[in-house]
Amino acid sequence: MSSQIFNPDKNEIVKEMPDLPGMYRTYPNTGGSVMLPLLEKNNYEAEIMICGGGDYDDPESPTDDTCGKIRPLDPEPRWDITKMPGGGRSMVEGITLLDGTILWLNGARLGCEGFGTASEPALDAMVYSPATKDWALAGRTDIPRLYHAVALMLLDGTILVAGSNPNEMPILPKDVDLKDPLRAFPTEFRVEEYTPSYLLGKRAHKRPRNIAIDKKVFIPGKTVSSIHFHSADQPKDVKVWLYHGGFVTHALHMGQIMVEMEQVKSVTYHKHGRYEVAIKVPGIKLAPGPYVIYLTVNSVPGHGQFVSVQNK
Ligand SMILES: [Cu+2]
Repeated sequence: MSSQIFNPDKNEIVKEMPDLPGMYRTYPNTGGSVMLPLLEKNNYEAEIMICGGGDYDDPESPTDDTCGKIRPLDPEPRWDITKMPGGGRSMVEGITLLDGTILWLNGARLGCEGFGTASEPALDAMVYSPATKDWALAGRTDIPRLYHAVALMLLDGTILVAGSNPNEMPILPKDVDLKDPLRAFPTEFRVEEYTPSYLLGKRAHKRPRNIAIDKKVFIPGKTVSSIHFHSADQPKDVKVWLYHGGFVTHALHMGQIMVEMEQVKSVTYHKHGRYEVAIKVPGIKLAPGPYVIYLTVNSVPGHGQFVSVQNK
C-alpha cells in the first residue's frame, strides 16, 4: 500500500512516504485507522495507526494481522509495524479511549466488506497502548459485527457498538442459513454498550462529578477556562481532553481526534471536595466546530460536555 500526504485543496501530493507492508487496507478489504491522541509531551505531533486489511474480494480472503504506525510530519517518516493478537482482521475499527489507549473491535477474520463476503466474524475487542506498545484482549461479544457495523464514544465514556448488515436486503434471524453465504449472518438490530476498563468495578463510583466548565467557546492557544469538579478521592492525576468522535461508515472512522488540553494552572482545592483546574486548547491547527471536553481524575473519566472550537 502506497502512502502520501495529499492536499485536497490544491489537488497535489505534498510528500510521498514509504509503502505500508502487508495486504490491502482499502475497500473491500478495509482496515481501520486512527490518529493517536495528540499529547503535550510529544509536542502534539500526529501519529497515524492503520490496522488489518485483506487480500481479495471473496468470503475466503485471508486477512492481515498487522498494524502500521507512522508520523507523517517527521522529516523521514517510516512505518513501525505491530501485530494484533488473535490473528488477521478486516473491517476492524479503532476508537481512541479516554486513558490514551486505542480500542480495536468489530470485523471479520476471513473475508471482506460487501454482501455475503465475510465468513468468520472476529468477536474479540483489543486494546493497544501507544505508551507501552502493548496489546491486551479486552472483552468479547457473541454478536458478529461485519459489513456496516459502527462504534462511537458516548458522552459517558463508554462505546456504542451497532450494526452489521452484510446483506443486500435485510435478513432476519429466522431466515439465517449458515450454508448460504448470502444468508449466513443476520441484519443486526441489537446495540451493545462497551465499558472500557477505566469504568469497571469500583472505578464506576470514582467519577469526577458536577463538572462545571466556565467557557464553552475556545480559540486554540488563547481561551483559558476554569473547570470546577467534585472528586471523592484526592485528584493526583488530572487530565483534560478535547475530543471529537468523528464520522464512521464502512469501518472507516473519519475526523476522530483527541487532544490533551494544556493545564495553565494546576489543580487547586476549594472546599467540600470541590477542585479547580484551568485549561486551554493548545495552539495547534484544529477544524472549527463542536467538540467534547472530558475530564479524567486518577484515570477515571467524568461525563463529557459539548464545547465549540473557533479559529478566531
Ligand atoms: Cu455499504
